[in-house]
Amino acid sequence: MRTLPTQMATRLSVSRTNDNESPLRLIPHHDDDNDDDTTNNHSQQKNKKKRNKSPTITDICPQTGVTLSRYMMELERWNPELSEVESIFTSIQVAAKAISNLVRKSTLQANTGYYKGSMNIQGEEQSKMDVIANDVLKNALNWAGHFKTIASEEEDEPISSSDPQGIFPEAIIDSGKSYIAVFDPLDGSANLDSGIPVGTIFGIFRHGTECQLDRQLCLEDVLQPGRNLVAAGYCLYSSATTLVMTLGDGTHGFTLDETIGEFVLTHPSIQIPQQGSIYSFNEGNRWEWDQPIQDYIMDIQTGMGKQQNKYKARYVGSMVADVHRTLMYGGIFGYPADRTSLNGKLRLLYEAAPMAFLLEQAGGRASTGTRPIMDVLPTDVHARVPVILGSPDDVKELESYYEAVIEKNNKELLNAGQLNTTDAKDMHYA
Ligand code: FDP
Repeated sequence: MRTLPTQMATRLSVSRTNDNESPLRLIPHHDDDNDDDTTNNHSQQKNKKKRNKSPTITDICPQTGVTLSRYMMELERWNPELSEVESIFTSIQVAAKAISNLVRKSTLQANTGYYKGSMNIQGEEQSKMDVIANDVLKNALNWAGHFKTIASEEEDEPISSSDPQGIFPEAIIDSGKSYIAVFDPLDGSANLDSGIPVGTIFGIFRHGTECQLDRQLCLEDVLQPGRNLVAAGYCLYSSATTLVMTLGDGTHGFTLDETIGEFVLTHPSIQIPQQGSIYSFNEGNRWEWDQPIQDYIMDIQTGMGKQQNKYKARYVGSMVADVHRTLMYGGIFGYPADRTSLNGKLRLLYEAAPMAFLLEQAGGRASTGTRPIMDVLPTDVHARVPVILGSPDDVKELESYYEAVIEKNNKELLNAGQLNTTDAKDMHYA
């Protein structure tokens, strides 16, 4: 037995006091810990989000460390209601390993480029690897057996398990299936053929009880705000393959140890720096951005922001890579609204919301510029949303630029009698 390396040891508490005691320490209970969790009603989920009990792990094998499988098993032991989530993560990590392997070999196996004439519903060309990664994830999730519905960037519509034409054959329909998976199987795929890092983003929701009765309701059930997420994560395929996940009790990072074929806990309880000095935006869109974004970026470039230091620019163009760096080093990432794309580019359900959940759980902030991304209700499976996320002080500073403009506009409209106070509070920047 050995103790964790210092970085980990400071973050994972050990509280075994005698041999009869569990090696796991429970985090303090929240008032709602004893709430009846049998209902799936969305409004109830929103108001009474239950926090999981974190495992604190002491006995660590020096050769393998804490694997993701072990972490999930320990978690389940203390949160028996998470047994299905544990097996969902087993299938996700299998898919992540397979996609990691396929990404590395895509050139050798001639899986580069696009399928001729193959477009997704958003009119974007599908690369071969987009389609392959989508199939790998669908198969893995099918095998987990807990999903009634999935929604993917590469599928036109959500797919239900009760649809014989869908991915899940009729034979495995199971009324116990109560989860929804949303994912972008290969984010940043436009970068793939040049060897630039790409990733997979996923989110897990619960179905509402109404869905048991009607297949159509199951499909509509996909349209939930990020606040309802049960779990979220991403896998970054880069110099290392890194899986970062949250179940609503901190954000934890696992690195694939290829020698043993396991994800190993390397970044427990990630905390994003309170403030950073890196900004990550596609500046090619600069002159189309909302004025508050233009002003903010100009200020942090010239040292006129709150910190009075000049920020560095870093932009990979793969959301997973840009968000991962932001999580590690702090700073701000954004794909904001602009004059031509009023909701920006990134998709709410399977890109922005899972990332927002991960960021918030790491002490960060995720905003549209005017409101938390986690509160935005998707109007459509592929709906887009402006995304600003990162260190809390940086994101708050950017939001203050929007607030100043909205306040000024609202004052003018209120004075002219064209706005009432309630509308003014909710008004979107325009
Ligand atoms: P991609 O189109 O390559 O899948 O998800 C969309 C996305 O990549 C993000 O990963 C990335 O942050 C963004 O688009 C990059 O868009 P721009 O090329 O417009 O900067």
